[in-house]
Amino acid sequence: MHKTDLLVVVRYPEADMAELERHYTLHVLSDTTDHAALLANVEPLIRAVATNGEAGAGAELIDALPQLEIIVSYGVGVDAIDLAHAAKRGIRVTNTPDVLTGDVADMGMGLMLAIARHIPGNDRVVRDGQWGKATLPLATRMFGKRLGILGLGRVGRALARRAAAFDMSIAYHDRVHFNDTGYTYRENAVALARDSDFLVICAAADRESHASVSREVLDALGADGILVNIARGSIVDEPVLLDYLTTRRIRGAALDVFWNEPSIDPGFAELDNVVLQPHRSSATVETRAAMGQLVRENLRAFFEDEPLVTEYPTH
Ligand code: 8YV
Repeated sequence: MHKTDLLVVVRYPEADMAELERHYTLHVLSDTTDHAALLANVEPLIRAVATNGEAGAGAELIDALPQLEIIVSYGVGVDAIDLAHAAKRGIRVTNTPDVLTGDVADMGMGLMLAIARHIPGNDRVVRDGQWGKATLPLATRMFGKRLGILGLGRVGRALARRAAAFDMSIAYHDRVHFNDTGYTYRENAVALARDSDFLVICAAADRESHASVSREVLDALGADGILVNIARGSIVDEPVLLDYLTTRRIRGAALDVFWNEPSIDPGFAELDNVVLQPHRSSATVETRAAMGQLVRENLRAFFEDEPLVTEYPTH
């Protein structure tokens, strides 16, 4: 039986690759360094590209595939997909919202606790045999503190629900002022940061949000404030953040996302007031299985001319 050709930008977990292989002839871009040769070879055959949140699909990839009709992403963030370019060509885009919301919010809570209560640092004290020898600084309380949520989408709301169980007061800033929440609205990120002990970034990344967590926002967060980022590195002015952490103009940061992943600024590893994660917020067995399944369902729907499960509006 003839199998449809599919371009996979970055390898998925083995189980997902095996499932895809049952239905498609896979051409995996990340398996070769000679992308141009692979693309030139498969270009007449490729109507669908399967990618992920980090790799996305840029203008160059889109241009290399004249038959392309759909970009299916394994991830909710579509910032690495050139949406305008896709729209110009009438290329459809799907992502994997909802299925990862709970895990990303859990990571937000975990990072808030980890940084406030020095969990990774204390772990190191025990491992290094320093328990009883080193004088350990006291941590910061989390329950009852003021949480500021930047971006009250699915993840922001899931974080707010969890934080309510920690007796935190909850405020948010978003482009939309929602009337369906009991949370306090702040008109911009500076005003939100000023009223926050923990500022957690849950927003979508786009041109408007780029580096919007700026010097002014960090000044407003202040020397006792903690920044957590479970969204995208691009939302933070990273050189300024590094400077503010180094000079202790904010208390600390817990970051799952960075500029230039995975080759992040080595300055972060020098600091003792950070908790660093390699972009793992959605990386649980359960969620990744659901993301893989959604990718396959969207592909199947596309090739069988059915409505897509999670179409992302490109215009
Ligand atoms: C994933 C993500 O790490 O959903 C997103 O936007 O960034 C993450 O869930 C990624 O898409 C998997 O590669």
